[in-house]
Amino acid sequence: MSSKAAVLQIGPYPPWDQEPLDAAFEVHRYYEAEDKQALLDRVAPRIRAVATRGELGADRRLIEALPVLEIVSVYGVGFDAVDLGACRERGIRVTNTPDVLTKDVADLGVAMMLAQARGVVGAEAWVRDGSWAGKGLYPLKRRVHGAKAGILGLGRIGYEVAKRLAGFEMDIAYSDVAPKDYAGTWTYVADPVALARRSDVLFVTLAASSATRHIVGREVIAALGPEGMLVNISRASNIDEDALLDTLENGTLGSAALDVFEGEPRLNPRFLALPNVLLQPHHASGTVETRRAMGQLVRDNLTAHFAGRELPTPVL
Ligand code: 8YV
Repeated sequence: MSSKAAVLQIGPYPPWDQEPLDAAFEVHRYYEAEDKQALLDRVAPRIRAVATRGELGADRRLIEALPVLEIVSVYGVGFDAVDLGACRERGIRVTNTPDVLTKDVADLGVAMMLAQARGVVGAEAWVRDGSWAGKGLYPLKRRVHGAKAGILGLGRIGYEVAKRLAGFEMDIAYSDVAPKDYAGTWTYVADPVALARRSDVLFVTLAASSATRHIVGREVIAALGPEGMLVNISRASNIDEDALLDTLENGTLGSAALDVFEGEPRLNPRFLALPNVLLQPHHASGTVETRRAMGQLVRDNLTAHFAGRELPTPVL
């Protein structure tokens, strides 16, 4: 048997992360196993670490199936899919990959807003399918610069989004549990409904937890209104997806730009029929540079743990 620590890998990583992980640890690929229970029956008694992805996490059932588990290392900043209660009970450490992805996530959020407001995707199709030559000018869209932006959650990502929006001379307000001293001249609006009411574009940049589940519900969406746009680069659970679909369908919400979905990657087919939504495949952190840094942090946390050193980016 290998002297390397045994790691259960829950989802795939790019080759540049996979190779060093395989070299340093005895890696068992859970996501590749056709019979997951058979894999667990064989390796669970010696699995000391779980390496997972933000959206996959590690649930209580998995954690309880691993009797000598010491650490869960998440490739992602969001750790909402890890059962922290189950980890706490057993003193299992949890790590994530904050900071390295913040600016990429903000960049994509702003790109989504611009693309949706100016109809970039439809305009490209207009050129490619001959509509420009055949039908004439593309329908006019709405201005972004100078519009009112609401940031729901002024954490690391929300702050970077707001900084970028300031470059578009947008009027910026935010909600959070308390005003932030780094918010400068941006307006604090405690109530998300009031924030939505004053916003043309509402960005959801909250770390997801049971406390934020469906924080964007029917009331917030109604306050954003038929001219409003909702941009979600956080987690689907922050939004009541049924309410979102209903209001996009009946026009009481203007539009949405979404990088995350309930049950992703198999999203609700109602989304696919909507003309007023921009759909992205949960790739806000998906640049080579950031994903390399995330993979390095996953390994650095595991290596530090097994060497008895302080964890670089602990959650628990
Ligand atoms: C990743 C994410 O797409 O950081 C997060 O929480 O959701 C994203 O960065 C995901 O974790 C990669 O699996």
